[in-house]
Amino acid sequence: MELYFATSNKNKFSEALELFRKNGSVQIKQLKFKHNEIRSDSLEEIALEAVEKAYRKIKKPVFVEDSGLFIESLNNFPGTYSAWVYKKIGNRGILNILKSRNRTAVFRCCIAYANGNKRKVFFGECSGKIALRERGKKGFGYDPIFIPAGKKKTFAQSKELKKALSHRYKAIIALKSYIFNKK
Ligand code: ITT
Repeated sequence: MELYFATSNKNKFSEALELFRKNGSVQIKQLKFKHNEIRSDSLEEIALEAVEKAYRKIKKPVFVEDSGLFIESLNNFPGTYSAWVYKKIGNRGILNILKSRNRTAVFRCCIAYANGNKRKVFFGECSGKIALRERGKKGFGYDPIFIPAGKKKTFAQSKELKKALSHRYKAIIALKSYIFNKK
């Protein structure tokens, strides 16, 4: 089975690919997909709208993923605006805004899948905190400033940590389980 991941983000794609590669019967392909995302505070709403467009385009099994970093003391900023905020102010900007505020944060991910008339959503999240400074060179985006709960390293310092705990891996595991178990 060919399953398309519609995304413009090569890092998201390679993380998904790595998880699916372990099972030979599903081939993951990237649909390079740039579109005008709707504005919403809901990852699910954004993902469902995007997968509709992607499915209309290729008419093959496809999923999209909307994700973001939600910082509690900033009223969940940058949340669904994470990609835009990262481009504008980056990790330094987030650290400057946070200053001495509480650093509790959560990474969230919503995958929307479409095939024929079927639509399904899958979620994943990872709680943690924002580091005092950027640490590590692996991963992408906010990985250098995110420390998963109970750990000392940021996601950018440990690929293993990210793989085991990230919001994306949890949502992809849920998607995989649906794909492999559906009749
Ligand atoms: P597509 O919409 O084309 O898939 P995108 O990068 O624009 O790509 P989003 O709109 O879902 O994706 O934005 C999510 C942003 O949140 C992303 O660009 C990163 O800045 C950040 N982000 C999401 N997951 C992350 C992760 O695992 N590690 C670090 N930052 C992450």
